[in-house]
Amino acid sequence: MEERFPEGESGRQAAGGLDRVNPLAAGVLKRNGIKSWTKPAPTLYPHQWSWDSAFIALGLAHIDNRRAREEMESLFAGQWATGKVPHIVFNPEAPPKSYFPDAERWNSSALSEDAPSTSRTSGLCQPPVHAIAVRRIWETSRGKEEERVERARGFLRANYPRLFAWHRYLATARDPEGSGLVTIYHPWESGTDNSPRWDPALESVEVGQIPPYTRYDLKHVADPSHRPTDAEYDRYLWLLELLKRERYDEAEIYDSHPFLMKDVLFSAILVAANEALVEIARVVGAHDEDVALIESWIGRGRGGLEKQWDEELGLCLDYDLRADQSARVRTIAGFAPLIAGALTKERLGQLIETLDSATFAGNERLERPLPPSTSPDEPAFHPRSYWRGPVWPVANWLLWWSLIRAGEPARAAHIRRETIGQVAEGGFAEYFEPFTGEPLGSHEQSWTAAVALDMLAVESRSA
Ligand code: 2M8
Repeated sequence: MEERFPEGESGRQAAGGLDRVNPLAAGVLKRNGIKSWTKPAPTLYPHQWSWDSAFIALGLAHIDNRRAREEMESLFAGQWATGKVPHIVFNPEAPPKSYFPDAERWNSSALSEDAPSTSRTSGLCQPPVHAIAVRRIWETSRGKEEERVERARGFLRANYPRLFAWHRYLATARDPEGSGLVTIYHPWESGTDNSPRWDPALESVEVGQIPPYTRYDLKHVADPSHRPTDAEYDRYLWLLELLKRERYDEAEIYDSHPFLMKDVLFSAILVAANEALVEIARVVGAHDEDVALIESWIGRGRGGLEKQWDEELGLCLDYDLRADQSARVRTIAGFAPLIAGALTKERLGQLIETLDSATFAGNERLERPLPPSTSPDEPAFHPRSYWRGPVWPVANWLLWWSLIRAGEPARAAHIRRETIGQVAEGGFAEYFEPFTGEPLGSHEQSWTAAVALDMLAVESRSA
């Protein structure tokens, strides 16, 4: 019988010794797999999520290249005519009343001509990890038998135009100012949903009449304090109603929407993904003008992040376009420049200093020296509540991978060792209580398994 960790149960379920992590992680991805794609978690998230799928493909690339390719293909089948890759592609076979807001509430295909006609999707997007995953699929195929290399090359050829359209959408519709920073319309787009990064902007949103709704997410976790609060959900649902009123039209949203944030983490991931896209463009022999354009996005992105650097905090800050001010909150997103790469020695040193300080991974109350999603020094910090404090393996992956690219293999290896140690002890939880290491949220989270697979497979010197 396959070993597994029942979702929704609290307490520790050890994954066993380090050598057991790989097969157990593969087992999570297998059980969460549906046809050609993978649910982020068995019951809490029954649809296909955008950046989850990219991380999942990254992990799958090491154990089942075909599934990794299919994961990306099925997500891209939901791409909008604008190039937007939606944050959720709905699973028509998900049990009724299993996730809210559902396809009916988004109603995107009825409201927007840009939405795909063949699949039902949400109207938002999420950080663009996809090109990084596609490059991993290529990397894990290179040097193998000719047939496999050719298949991977064909996959790159078929997906390059989709990735290019996606990044162009982000560089244009989501950055009409040409700032290099991506504007998000909703905390869900950031992927760090209830992070205090969004508190000030959300507080100034006046909530109107929301059609009645029931939260099904609370059925699937051991304790509601792991999830965003009802007050936060009201704001999320109200913003959704406003986006629907504008029929998901970018220009109209830009005109009227009360929540317009320049998200530094999203923007930094786009920079890193653009670097991957340049490599993909070269493999498929794309036009030089394409490559030059992508390179200009990279330069602009790094420039935009540099402007948001806060010398005193040693972190990069999001920017509220409506309030015309930066959000001075210490969260994991502040390490964005590390993810974007090409840092000066000085900036890299400052970021590592902040990372190792008591504000983050050096806090002496931590069970393991891994950065909490929000600094324990923040008044809004909460050790059990989702993105307000818990440690997220997927965020650790971003830092690990970025530190390797920054030429800091020893620092990266440290994060890798602790992350693998945490899942070996606590299982493939969605997130962990930082002071006790208690697994929280879903206990069979696909992207946790996927990043463990990638960390185990990739040498710290060469990610
Ligand atoms: C969480 O977000 C969804 C909404 O998109 C939710 O809370 O219902 C976030 O952690 C997000 O980053 C992630 O992609 C999603 C699925 O794992 O769950």
